[in-house]
Amino acid sequence: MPAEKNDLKLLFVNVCLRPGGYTKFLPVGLGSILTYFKIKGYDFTLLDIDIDEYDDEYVENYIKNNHFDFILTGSIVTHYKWVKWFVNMSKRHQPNSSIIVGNSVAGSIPELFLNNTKGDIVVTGEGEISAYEAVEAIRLKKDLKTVEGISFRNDDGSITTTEHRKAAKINELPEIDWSPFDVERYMEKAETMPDKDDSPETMRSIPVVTARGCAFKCSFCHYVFWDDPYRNRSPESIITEIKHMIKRYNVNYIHFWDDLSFASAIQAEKLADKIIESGLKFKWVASVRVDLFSRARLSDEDALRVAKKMRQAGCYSVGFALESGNKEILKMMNKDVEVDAFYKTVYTFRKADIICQTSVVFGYPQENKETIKETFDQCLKAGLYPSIGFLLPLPYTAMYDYAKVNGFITDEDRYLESMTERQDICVNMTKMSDEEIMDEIKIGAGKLNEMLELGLTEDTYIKTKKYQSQKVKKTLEVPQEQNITSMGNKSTRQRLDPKEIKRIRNDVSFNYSQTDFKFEENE
Ligand code: B12
Ligand code: SF4
Repeated sequence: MPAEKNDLKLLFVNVCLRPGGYTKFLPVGLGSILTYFKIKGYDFTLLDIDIDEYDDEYVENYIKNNHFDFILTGSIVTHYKWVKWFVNMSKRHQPNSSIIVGNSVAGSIPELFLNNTKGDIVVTGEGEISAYEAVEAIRLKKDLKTVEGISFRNDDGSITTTEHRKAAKINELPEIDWSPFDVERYMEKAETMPDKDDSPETMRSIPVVTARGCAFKCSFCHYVFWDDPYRNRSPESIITEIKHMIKRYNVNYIHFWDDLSFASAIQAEKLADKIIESGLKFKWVASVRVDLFSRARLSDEDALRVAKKMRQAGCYSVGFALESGNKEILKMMNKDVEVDAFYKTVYTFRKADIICQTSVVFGYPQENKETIKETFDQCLKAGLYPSIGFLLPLPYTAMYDYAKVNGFITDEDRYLESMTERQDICVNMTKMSDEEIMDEIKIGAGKLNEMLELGLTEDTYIKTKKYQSQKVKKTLEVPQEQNITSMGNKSTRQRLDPKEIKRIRNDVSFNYSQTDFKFEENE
């Protein structure tokens, strides 16, 4: 007789990515998995290491003194070393429990993870259904080979990876039930950058996902939904969730925790229209790209109209990455944007009174003094202090392969254990020394610091402790080109042909009209 669902003891573990961090973020991915299990009738225990900042000794004692049939956890791949320790430690104390690990820490390196840890099952990609089906397969004593989207170790030690699971229908996934988490404490420590006239103390924010994945494939980037089509939620379902969040938690800020909230301005306008129509009052922040307006080929007036409408709907800040001011590096990044689009986008959003946030990546193999200067020149021109980071080769990215092929990563397990964050130079693939890179950065960041009167010191140029860009100290001149948002000569600009975009899997369900690439075809 198979065990009943409620006879089984499940433990979900929320890891702490940044011990001592001044902000805490509700884990949307884990929250979504928990919700799915709850809806399917499972009870569980949540060990939230993040909000309580339990140390390793506490965690080990907890595992030692409690019994679980399943232990499920996951994190970003940069937390590999800790997750490896946790999995091996758990197996030592509870050899009979099944340990299931998801998110990029295991899903972007399934074989390596299983070979180097005592974990039992890796959930690759989107986790809700695969994790649930894996637990169900064990409960019902079914063959794990029947579960899509996992890798697992067989009795003989060999590893089986099953078929990739078809991407879930994003509007059908349940709204996250945050009740297992101490939401109030998370809200106290949430992102502290409010809108210009608000103070951090009045912020009550919660994350909401509006899209999964991204429509692009940059060579340094990896997200869990890499092998899935880019999917947007319908404005209706987003607004319904926000309505619930306002009612339940009295929130006034929403963070759209997306890789890419809007692939085009048309999509942004659609959501803004619906928010305005709903009459809901909340502030929000979204992730876009520097080509948000240019990809839609909007005129100056239309771009500004959309930006102003976003502001009217509550958008107070947008993030879009310049990454580099050098064309060759942008090309190797596979970024598919023009440098000029950056200034134009900053100009448009600033005119609409929206705070711009950007980030840059130094350390592509071509990087030199000149290219670093080119990047800072763009920031100086736009009067925008970027989040400064270095190329951090992540598994399942083109730059990870580059690092391996060129001998920068020889022992993957060791490299993964040594990884920190993009604010540190983990691997230097340039011809410059670390010191030379840092010296150039100090020059560019120093100029920006002075121009924007930020009061940073050389020690805080990179780890600024808080985002600096809201202090707009520079009035921008109207971009010289006639059309502020075009990417250049319309007739020569490469068209985006949906058929030409290479998608690895699940192409069939990819709906371009959803991402509003349709405008490309209409022109
Ligand atoms: C919020 C966020 C953070 C928060 C973390 C919050 C948290 N607790 O997750 C903070 C600010 C701390 C953060 C930091 C970093 N982040 Co971040 N972050 C995000 C962001 C914007 C949203 C995450 C999210 O909620 N996603 C939505 C949910 C639905 O997706 P998900 O978390 O991947 O969950 C799914 C699967 O992974 C899986 N899953 C997740 N958990 C579990 C658990 C189990 C048991 C199972 C079975 C499955 C499973 O199922 C989920 C549902 O399908 C993403 C972009 C994005 N949209 O994903 C980037 C992202 C995750 N971050 C990224 C990066 C690079 C970083 C940093 C390394 C950047 C840096 N500074 O160097 C740091 C790492 C910090 C560290 N010390 O390790 C990358 C991930 C790269 C990678 N290969 O892992 C992303 C994808 C952004 C990008 N496109 O580059 N980040
Ligand atoms: S546009 Fe952003 S999220 Fe999309 S692949 Fe590039 S870096 Fe990643």
